[in-house]
Amino acid sequence: PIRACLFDLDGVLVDTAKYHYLAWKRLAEELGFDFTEQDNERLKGVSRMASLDILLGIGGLNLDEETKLALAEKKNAWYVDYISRMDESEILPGALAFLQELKAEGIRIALGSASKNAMTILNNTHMVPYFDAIIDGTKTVSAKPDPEVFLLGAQELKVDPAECVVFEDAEAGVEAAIRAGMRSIGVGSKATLGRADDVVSSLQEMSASRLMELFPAR
Ligand code: B16
Ligand code: MG
Repeated sequence: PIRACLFDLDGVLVDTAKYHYLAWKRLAEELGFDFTEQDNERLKGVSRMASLDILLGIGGLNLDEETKLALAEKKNAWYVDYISRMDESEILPGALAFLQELKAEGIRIALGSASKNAMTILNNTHMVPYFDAIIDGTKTVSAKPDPEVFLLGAQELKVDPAECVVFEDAEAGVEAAIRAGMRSIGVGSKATLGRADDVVSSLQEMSASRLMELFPAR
């Protein structure tokens, strides 16, 4: 039976991708090149430093480690400023209702995010009380598609990975779930998330009953 649900943050529970985009775009412009919304798709679910490497690749820049750390810090300061103004209105449709339903059904809930800023976002949107475990970029060593973030979540919940379902909007996140030995539901398009057990376009399509139908207890 399914005993726990693990949620990615950015792109599943909140749309912070737009703030990441604004901050990366501002950095690219300062460095003298353009960064499009389509370019930004490549950064979803990817860690901060790996995102910077992709961005610099687009600009054709090759910089030393020290300069890169300073640029990543600069981008993050802008991003932190944007998310400091977030509130509950930025929780994605269907997310709260689904979390509430899971809680009522006694299903354990964890966060599994790559972001080092996850706590700020959860605090500002008042979502902290829904989580039995919170694993974010401050607690992990390896980035998705490494399964670490989800395995730590299952461990903290004391639930077997086979009894966990991961909700993810990024291909690397679905891959991480598979490597963790967990079931997964993609939130987004079938084209990129086809490896998940099922794909929904938003959590509005999810319910505890759909979860039980998808993964019936044997
Ligand atoms: P930060 P998720 C990820 O969050 C974002 O999708 C990705 O775009 C971002 O670069 C990464 O977090 C690191 O975020 O710079 O705040 O530490 O989708 O895993 O919740
Ligand atoms: Mg995501």
